Order: sequence, then structure tokens, then C-alpha cells
Amino acid sequence: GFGERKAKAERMFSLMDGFLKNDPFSLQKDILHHVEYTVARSRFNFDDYEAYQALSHSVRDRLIERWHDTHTYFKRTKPKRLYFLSLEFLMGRSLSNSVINLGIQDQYAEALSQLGFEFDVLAEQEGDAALGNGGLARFSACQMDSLATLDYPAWGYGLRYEYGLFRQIIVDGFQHEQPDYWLNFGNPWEIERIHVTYEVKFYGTVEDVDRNGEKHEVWIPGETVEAVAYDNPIPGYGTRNTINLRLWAAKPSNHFDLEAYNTGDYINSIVNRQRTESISNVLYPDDRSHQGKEMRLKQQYFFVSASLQDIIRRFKEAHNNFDELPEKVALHLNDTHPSLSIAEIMRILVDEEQLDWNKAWNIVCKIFSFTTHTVVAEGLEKIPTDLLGSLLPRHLQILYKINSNFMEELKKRIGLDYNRLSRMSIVEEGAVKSIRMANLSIICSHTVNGVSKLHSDTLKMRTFKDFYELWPEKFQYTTNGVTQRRWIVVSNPSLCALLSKWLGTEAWIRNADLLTGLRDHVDNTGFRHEWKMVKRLNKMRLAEYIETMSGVKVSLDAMFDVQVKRIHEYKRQLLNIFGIIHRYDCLKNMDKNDRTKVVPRVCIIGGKAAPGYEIAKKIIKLCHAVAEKINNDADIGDLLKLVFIPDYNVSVAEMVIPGADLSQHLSTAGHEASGTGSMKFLMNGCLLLATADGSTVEIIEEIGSDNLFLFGAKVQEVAELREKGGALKVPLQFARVLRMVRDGYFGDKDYFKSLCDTVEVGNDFYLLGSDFGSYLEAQAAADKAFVEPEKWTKMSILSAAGSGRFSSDRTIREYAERTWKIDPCQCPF
Ligand code: NBX
Repeated sequence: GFGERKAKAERMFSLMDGFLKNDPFSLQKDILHHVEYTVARSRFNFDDYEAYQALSHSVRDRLIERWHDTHTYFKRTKPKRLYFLSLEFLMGRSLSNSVINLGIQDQYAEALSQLGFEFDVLAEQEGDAALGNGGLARFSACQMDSLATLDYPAWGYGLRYEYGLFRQIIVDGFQHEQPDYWLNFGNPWEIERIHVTYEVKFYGTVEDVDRNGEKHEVWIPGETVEAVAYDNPIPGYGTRNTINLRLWAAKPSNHFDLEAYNTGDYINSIVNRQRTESISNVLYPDDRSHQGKEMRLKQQYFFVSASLQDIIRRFKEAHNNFDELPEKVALHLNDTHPSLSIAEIMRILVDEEQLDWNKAWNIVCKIFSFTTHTVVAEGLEKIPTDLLGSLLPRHLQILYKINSNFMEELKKRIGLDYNRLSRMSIVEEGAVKSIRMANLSIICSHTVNGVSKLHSDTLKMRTFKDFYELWPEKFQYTTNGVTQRRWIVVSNPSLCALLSKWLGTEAWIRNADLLTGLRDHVDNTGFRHEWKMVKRLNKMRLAEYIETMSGVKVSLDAMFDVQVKRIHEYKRQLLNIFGIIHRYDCLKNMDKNDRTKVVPRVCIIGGKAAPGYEIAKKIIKLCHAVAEKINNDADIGDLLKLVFIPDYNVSVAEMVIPGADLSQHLSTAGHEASGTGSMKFLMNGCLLLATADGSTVEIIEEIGSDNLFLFGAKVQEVAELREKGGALKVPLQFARVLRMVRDGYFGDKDYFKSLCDTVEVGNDFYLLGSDFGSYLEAQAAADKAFVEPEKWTKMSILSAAGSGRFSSDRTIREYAERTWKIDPCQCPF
């Protein structure tokens, strides 16, 4: 009985000597224990990497204690849980983040120094977990941190790709992709759950069966794969709560294909078994286009099926009636990538649990919410019905049925408006008949979220106008945010100390609104001096990195001007490069005496191009070609440098962002759904040079338009400008820069031709030409502000002071209260 189990547990706990202790002496003992017994190195001889491994294992042990307690507590109190479904998480490194959130950073630093190691040096040994592409995936990671910190009873679900996002190497200015086989040296941050497995089925046919005299359709699958859980503890800051990110890996099922073994085709059947493992092998590196690849669809269903089996099993353990599902379970679709969940849960409820279709549909419509990270309709995910029908025949039937019910209901509401009906249909007829995953997600979700105010206006007025008119109450927005734990405490320790000192508290780490308190000190010269010192320190760190990566020596007195993000035409890295060429050209034509008045700049660009995105790759090459020219021009010296930072990822961001004076966010208005990079720069006291796009509009509301450099066409103007086509006015400077590139001033004339064509008058979809004049003005304003260090520092302080609204804690609280309707559930210490 219960009493017996409890007594047994208590005896074990006393044998364990209670919880692990966190004083420096105990930490040293634990680290050495792991050196000896986990890493299996001798205590007389282990290197930094092995020390990192042992250290991580000692941290892992501490995570596991809290993670156990948290889940025991959730199980006991049975709160409504949130399941955050995402095919991508960009977690980056875990060591520093974990010890900080566990609150034992100082103890570890001391323990290590007594062992003759430095914490920061060992932390550098860790590689990034890069199971995602860009903004969407890093935003998922920030949200997990906030969910844990705010004590929400949440689980993350994702895929454990063996190859993360490719590593970018640059050869002769060209991007090359190398595989990121990140699990090579083991991963101390995951817990393999060999007994948490589910079978996932594919292919096969649908057959009619008789159930109590009624005809029912049932899926007879053709292939089975097993999903194994790998759990990744996510510690909250300042709380015992440590939630779970469960990632699925594929392995061959033990359901042997007896036929093959008996016919003697032993070797081939083993080879086939191995093939199934490949489902979770590799992350697709395209951060926008959808190519209708079978493997991608397999990944999506593999993820969805394993996660839902796990979720339903957990629900059934504690409840016996599916009517309770909406009170106990919230399922969040992070973009449309997991939206097969809708068809899968209908299949489970109707085919397996034998619920009546309408009853099941009513339940299902109460549990899903959906966030879209896309602006333009062309970016929305579509799955060809041929592909879906062969891989998941029963799901295709279910989707058709959902659609025909919806179409019937819609006809009653809007009449026989066939254009509108066909736009709103889940099924797209046409050259390739396909399923529109966004329409499916909207129809089935109780809430559709945009990621910024501007984005949600675009969704309502353009992208999903028809749906908005049908269901205005479904449409909401929750502006994105980033976690200050990662983006200040982990990545900028000197700023962290300064903030706590002048705010008189560390409470801002859990409540970023307190950062507004910095406004009280903005006129204090002592404070401003310390603020400048922190920035200088971070610039030194960045300058060293630049020198080791690219061999370019940069001056700390120069303005560090940064644009780091995925390379995309709409993000307009090309506008930045053209601006740099223009600056170079001006310097070359300038009187020597005037040069002394010029603000020296270090222009830093970084980001990956999707492997198949030719224009983006040409932008990278152009950046290198221009850098080559400028950096080797002795005449220019420190006045202008251009460096491309290769392999931009989370850990590179942690070093680049704190060292930036200025950061650029140049998307053509209406194209960036939110943008989250800008928020990280803002928190780190970096000034923004930006268009009025995505969340920048809301940043202006917080910090005031005087504290950033705004430029470019407004979202309302973009359509009109595009219509002008060849008649669009473009400044002479733009034409001149374009001419230089076309004429081969930076070499590779032929190679750059197609790139130049994309911004030629009449063809310039992203309006680089028409925004160029205003861009140069904003750049000039930035130069002007920079020569007044006190003014600049005030702007910098006011940027950070206004960044509190862009904490993912605010984002998560809004989602929890308005969308998911979940309450905090804090595990007692
Ligand atoms: O999501 C990004 C948006 O572009 C940003 O504006 C926004 O701030 C961020 C978070 O909401 N979208 C994004 O990163 N998308 C992808 O990475 C992506 C990945 C795979 C895919 C489609 C898009 N199939």
C-alpha cells in the first residue's frame, strides 16, 4: 500500500544522504566523482573537455532532482497542462544557463577554481544544440525558459535530430554547408528513456470494418517505426520547477518483418530496418519554403503521433472521460508544422476510442491554439494530397471530412460565394492538389495568434482576411519576447551586475518591467561612466573573437555596427552592403582633412543562407568581396572595416550582441512578422537602426522614436511604391553603387549579375532603391549621435530601460492567461 511505498522511499532517501548539496566542497567531490566514474578518466589526467563533461554531469544530477520533484508534484495536483508542440528548438548551450537558473553559479565558480579550472573556459567547451533554423526556433527556446520560470505546468515536445542546422564554413567567400553531427561526444543534458517508446505507423490502406452493425473505416498501416523519448530538463530561475522538453528519436521497431527473415533475405531486412531510423536524422534547413518532401512529412507525423500517444496516455492515467480533455489539456501548434495533430487526434478519438465524430470534433476544437510566424500567403505550408494519401491514407480521409463539414457550415453562413469558399477550403485544387495546413489550423483552433501587433493586423486584413471576417474573435496577437536570463544574465555578466547594482535588486531577472528603473539614473554621470565601461569590455571580447575568426584587427573606438540573422532578400542585408559600399566610396572621394570628422565603423554581418537559396548565397559572397577590398585598403585604415562572422548561431549571438553599439533590422515593412533579435540588442543597450516593421513598431512605443534610428517606407506605402514599378524614384547614389558592383569593382562581375538584377529599377520587389535615401539619412543620424558619447549613452540606457515589455515572461503570461487558460503550479521546495 501507500504507507509501505512511502516508508521504502524514505529509507532510500536517507541512504542517498538526502538531496545533493551545493556548497563548493560537495560540488568538487561530485565533479571528481564524474571524472572518475562517468567520464572514466583518471583524476591525475583530464583535459578541459573532460572537465566540462564531469561538470555537466554534476549539474545534470541537480537538474534531475528538481525535475523529478516537479513532475511528481504536477502528477499529484493534476493541473491543466500545456503541451507546446514545435518541430524546432534552438537551445544553444546549457551549462551556464543551468547553473544560473539553479542559483549555484558562484558555488560552481569557486569549486572549479579550487580544482584549478575556470568555469568560463569549461563552458566554452560545449557545442550548441541547434535543432532549429532561426527566429521561430530560438523563440521556442525562450518560451520554455519562461514557462519553467513562471511555474507553468507545461511540456515541450520536439524532434531529436541527429544532425542539427548545418555548420556554415566560408571558402573563398562562398558558403559551404557541413553536417552538424552534434551528438558525437555524448549529450549530458538529455535523459534517454528507453522504456518510453511508442509505435508510429505509416502507409497501408483504409478498410471498412463492422462495429455494432455500423460501418467504420479503420487504418491498416504498412510500416512501423518506434519513437524513443529523450528528456531535456528545463530549469526555471528562482524556483524549484524544472519542466521537460521531450524530444523523439526514431529507431527500428521490434515488430520483425517475419516474412523477410523466413525467405532468407536477412541482410536486406536489416538494411531496411536501418532506413527507418533516418526519420529523425536531419533538420530541414529551409526557414521559409516548403518543398513537399516525403521525409519532411514523415518527420511531422512521427513527431505528432508519438507526442499525442504520450499526451493521451498521461491524460487517461488521471481521467476517464474525454469530456474533461479541454479542462486538462492545451495543445499549442507552433506554426503549422505540427498541425497534422488535428487529424491524428480525431483519428485517435473516433477510430480508436470510438467516440462519435461530432462529439470528438467539439472536444478537439476546444484544445488547440495556433501561432503563425509567417506573413505572406506564399510562405504557408501546403502538402500535396498524393503524398499525404500514400503516407497517411486515413488522415487524408479525415481531413476531407473535416473540410466537407466546414464547407457545409460555411455555405450556411456566407452563401454560395464560390471564390471565397475555395479560398477558405482546406483543400487546394489546382495543378497540385494539396492540403493547406494554415486553413486547417485556423479552423480547428480556438485562438490564432500573430507574433506582433503589426503582424496580426496583416493577418486580419490580408493573409487570413476571409477567416477574420468569419471568426473575428479567434484572432489575437501576443507580441514575441526573449528571455533576459539567457540574453543578459548568461551572455552579459558585466551588464547583469551593473543592472542589479543600480536597480538595487536582482528582481529584474524575474520581472523585466523593473528595468524602467534605469530611467531614474540616466542623468547620473557615474552611472553612465560604468555603463560605457561595460560596453567597452564587451566590445573587447568581440574584437578578440573577430581577430581570431577573420584576422581583422578592429579599433574599439569605432562604432560596432551589427546585422546578424538568417540571410534573406526581405531582410535586406544587401541594403546594408550597398550602404557600406556607399560609405567607402564617399571616404575615397573625401578630402583628407575631412576624414578626421568621420565616425570610424566596424560593420559586422553574420547569418546562414538556406543551402538552396542562390540569391542569399550571392549576398554572402558579395559581403566577402566588399570586405576584401575595404579591409585591404591602407588608405581607409580604421575608418571602415567589414567583417563577416561565419557560422552565426546561439552561442555566437551571446558574444556578438553585448558588444554591439548599433544593430540593423532592415526588413521591407510588412515582411518581418515580429523579429526577436532586435529585442536582444535592445536589452543589451544597443541602439537600433530599423524600419517600422514587426515588433519595432511596439519598441518605438516603449522607448520613443528619439531613441532609435527609424527609416524607410511604412507598411501602408509599400503596395503603392511597388505599383510604380519602373517609375519608382531611386537616388543617384543607389544607381552608382549598383553600377560599381555590376562593373566588377569587387570582382566576380558575372556571378553578381543576377543579384544586381533583383534590385534593378522595375524589378526591385523589396524596395532597396526607394528606401536607400532614407537609409543613408538614418545612418548619418547614427554617426551624428555617436560623436556625442553622453547622448549616445543616454539613448543606450533608455533602450535597455524600455526593453521590459519584450521579455518572453510577458509573452508567456499573456498566452497562459488569454489563450491556454493555465495557472502556475509551483513545486514546493
Ligand atoms: O519567427 C520567424 C519570423 O520570420 C520572425 O519575424 C519572428 O520573430 C520569429 C518568431 O516568431 N520565422 C521563422 O523563423 N521561421 C522559420 O524558421 C521556419 C522554419 C521552418 C519552416 C518555415 C519557417 N518550414
